Amino acid sequence: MSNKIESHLVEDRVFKPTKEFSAKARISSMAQYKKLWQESVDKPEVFWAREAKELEWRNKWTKVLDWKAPDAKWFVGGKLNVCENCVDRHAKGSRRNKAAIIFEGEPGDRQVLTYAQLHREVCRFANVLLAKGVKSKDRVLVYMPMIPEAAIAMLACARIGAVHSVVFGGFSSDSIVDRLEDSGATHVVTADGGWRRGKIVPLKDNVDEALKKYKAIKSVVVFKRTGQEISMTKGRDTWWHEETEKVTAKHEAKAFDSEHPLFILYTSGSTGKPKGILHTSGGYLTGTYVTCKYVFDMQDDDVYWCTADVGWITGHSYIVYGPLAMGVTQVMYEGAPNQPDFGRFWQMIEEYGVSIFYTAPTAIRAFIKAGDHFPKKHDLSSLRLLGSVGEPINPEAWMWYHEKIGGGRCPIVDTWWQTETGAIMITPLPGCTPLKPGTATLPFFGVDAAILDETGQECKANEGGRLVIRKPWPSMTRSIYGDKARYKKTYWSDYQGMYTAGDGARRDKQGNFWIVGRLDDVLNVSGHRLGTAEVESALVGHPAVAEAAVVGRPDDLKGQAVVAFVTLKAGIADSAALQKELREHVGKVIGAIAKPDDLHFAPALPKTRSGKIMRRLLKELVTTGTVSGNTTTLEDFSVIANLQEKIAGAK
Ligand code: 6R9
Repeated sequence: MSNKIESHLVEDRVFKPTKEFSAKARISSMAQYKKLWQESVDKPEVFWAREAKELEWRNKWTKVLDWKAPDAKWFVGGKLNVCENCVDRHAKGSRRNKAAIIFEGEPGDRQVLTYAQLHREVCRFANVLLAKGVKSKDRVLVYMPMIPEAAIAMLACARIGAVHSVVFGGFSSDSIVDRLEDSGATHVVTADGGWRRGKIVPLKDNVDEALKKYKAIKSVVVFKRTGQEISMTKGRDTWWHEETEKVTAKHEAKAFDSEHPLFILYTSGSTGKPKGILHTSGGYLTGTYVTCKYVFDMQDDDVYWCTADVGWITGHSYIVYGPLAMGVTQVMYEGAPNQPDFGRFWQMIEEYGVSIFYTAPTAIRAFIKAGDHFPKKHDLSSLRLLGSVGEPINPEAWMWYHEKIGGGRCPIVDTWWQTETGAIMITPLPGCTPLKPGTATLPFFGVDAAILDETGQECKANEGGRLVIRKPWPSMTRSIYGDKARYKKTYWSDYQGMYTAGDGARRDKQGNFWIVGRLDDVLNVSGHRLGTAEVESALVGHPAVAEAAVVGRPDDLKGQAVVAFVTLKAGIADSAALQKELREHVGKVIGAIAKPDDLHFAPALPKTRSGKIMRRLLKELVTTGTVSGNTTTLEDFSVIANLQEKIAGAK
């Protein structure tokens, strides 16, 4: 029997960039893309050296790449300061008084930081860290709300060669303890609290709780954001505003080696201990800079907005390092997309004249569920480019994003990448790539992506297999922090010398990459291996459905039966008739094999805190009736409790 993942979804709609868009874009034809891509994989040294030269290096490298799988060194012997590239370079030049960050807090407070102001704030905070005794390579845990000071803290660490480890503000004190222990951090930067849906997230209380268990912290610097009473431990905790008063806004940045560690970021691995993904300086900065330049095609007059949190890799690469290295103006927002209602983002786009907007499918599906009247109320004509990241975007969600937000005129860059890859890997280039709803299209420059079967053979068109990257790239992770063996085993052991991403994918006849789901989630129905994405996309293609998750449960006859969880759009009632209709709909779109055996209506689906559907929990739920595994990365436990009741009731 074949081990290949089958594919049944056909997508024929093609959207080409408009002439006006292409005319202004850096890459404006497929011929230009192909030529440059070929050079970038045939002669990576030439391609990457040319790009990296646009950054500021104190010492030039002697060799572009030193590669002995899985160990890569990029820009060997080169020295730079990452923070200087993101801040000083613009603050001393013509972008001095250009807005770097336009911030809006959830309660509506606003602040604009120019590049010169950002420079002063970062220098001050670097001096604070030095005064606290932070040294090069020390680990600093950053646990902050989505406010400019989060970026300032990260940049200040980079400036003095310290390694930041940002923990998303929605994580609990137990998660902080795990990350403190694994990274061996000695200092913490946090805030009293942050605003989320009108409530205070008690960040400092969570830190206090964590520090009862982890004793190696020498200092905690606390930014005052929400102003409620908190406890300050004498000799350990100090206020950001008091400490920054004691130091000057002058700091000379030193140069660090290209391979100097920049940060550790923990991935919400579905099982086992979280993995501390380590990124280094020169290659990472080059990767994030170059993707901002070509994928978002950032121009000097753009207003860019990425709605991720700095606690995720998307926030690291596409709020902090890439956009600032480009010197663009960006919008930053603290709170929830539905505060006070689902019009918040559209109101902000109108108000600030956002031209490039980057968000996630989970948010898009929430907007679809809430209704079109929210975006309709606002003038979104400043937008010229849209982006998506985090999960496969269902073709109907893509169409909604294209029409209702992009007004039918904005290209959508569906960007596939991972915490481990550091920067975007598979993506359209907005000025040239023909777009099809649901595919991340083609590999970015320098990315040698392929889909292989179990034996290491490349799969034929439309045959699903494992997504691999066959050559090193500058922004790749260098290791799992402190665990080289796990790094090798997790990413480099399936095929000799190649990186395995853990995703299933197929290429269509034009060579476009379609992510069919995580390999761990593939269903096996009567010997047919089905990715989750296609069945879910078929369900989302029905006009009543906003979101869907599909998992397998053991079945004596078929091996696995298909179980679907479906969230309906606002105002649509569930019924046995609709249940039947949705099953038939999947049968029609994909084939009888994929028809859900069970279909549950769910008010919400279990998600990670970064908004990815957690199929592992649903699978456990339909197999055993309960959930026992690690649920700490789950966003809202009541979602699972609710489904558990439903499933028990259905038996
Ligand atoms: C950037 C980020 C990585 C996993 C990845 C894949 C999924 C991300 C995607 C996508 C389809 C896209 N993923 N982008 N799947 N199309 N455009 O999300 O990093 O949190 O490490 O997650 O997310 O499954 O392997 P990370």
